[in-house]
Amino acid sequence: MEESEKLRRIVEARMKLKSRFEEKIRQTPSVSDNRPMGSGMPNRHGMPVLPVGQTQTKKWPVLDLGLQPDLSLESWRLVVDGEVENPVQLTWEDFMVLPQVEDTSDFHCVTSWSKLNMNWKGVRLLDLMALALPKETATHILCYGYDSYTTNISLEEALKPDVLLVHTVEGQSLPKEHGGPVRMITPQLYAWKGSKWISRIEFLKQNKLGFWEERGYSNTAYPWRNDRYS
Ligand SMILES: Nc1nc2c(c(=O)[nH]1)N[C@H]1C(S)=C(S)[C@@H](COP(=O)(O)O)O[C@H]1N2
Ligand SMILES: [Mo]
Repeated sequence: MEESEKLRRIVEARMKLKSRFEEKIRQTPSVSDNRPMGSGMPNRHGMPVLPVGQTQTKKWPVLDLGLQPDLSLESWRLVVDGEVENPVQLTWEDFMVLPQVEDTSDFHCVTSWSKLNMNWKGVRLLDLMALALPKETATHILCYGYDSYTTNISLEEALKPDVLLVHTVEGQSLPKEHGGPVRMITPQLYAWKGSKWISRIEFLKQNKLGFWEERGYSNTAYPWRNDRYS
C-alpha cells in the first residue's frame, strides 16, 4: 500500500475510534474524578499535578525484572494482533514512518516517585490501533515486553492521546535500561502499565491480567485514587 493511502486510512480509522470511545474516555477517573487525591496545581487533564502518596524526583530510577534485552533495530519487530481486522507486524522502518508526535507528560511510579514534565517522541497507540482496526468485540489490550513482561489496560485508557510508544526521551534515543528502542508510556496511570522493550500488543475480548496484576497490583492503576493494589 502506498504511504499516502496508508496515512489516509489511519486518519479515517483514528476519527472512528475516537468517536466510538469518546464517551468512555470522558468517564475514566483520570479525567472525570471530581474528588481526585493529590496536591498542586491541576495538570492538563484537571488532576493535581502530584498524585496522593507520590514524591517528585529529578532522577529517573530504573525498575524492571532484572533482564534488559539487547535489541538491534534490524531485528526489532512489533506485533499487533488478537481481536483486530488487520493484524500487523512492523519493522523499525514501518514504525518510524507512522505519524510521529512529541509530547510532555508526567511519569508516576507505583513505588511512590513521580518524574514530571518528561519530553517524549514516538507514535500514538491510537494510530497503531487505527492501523490494526480493533473489532467491535475488543475491550482490552495485553502488552508484552521482550523480557517476557506483560501488562493489561482497557481500550478507553489505551486510546488516550498521551499514550505513546516512545523511542526518544529529552531529545535522546530511549536508553536500553528504560526500555529502548521502544516502550509504551501511560501518563494517566501508574507507569507499570507501560511495557518497556515492547514486542506485542494483543487485543482481547475480555480482560486478562499481566505480570504485576497477577501478583496483587491493581487492574486499573489510577494514581489519583491511590489505586495501587487490588
Ligand atoms: N518490559 C517491562 N516493562 C516494564 C517493567 C518490566 O519489568 N519489564 N517494569 C514496569 C515498572 S514496575 C515500572 S515502574 C516502569 C519503570 O520504568 P523505568 O525503569 O523506565 O523507570 O516500567 C514498567 N514496564
Ligand atoms: Mo513499578
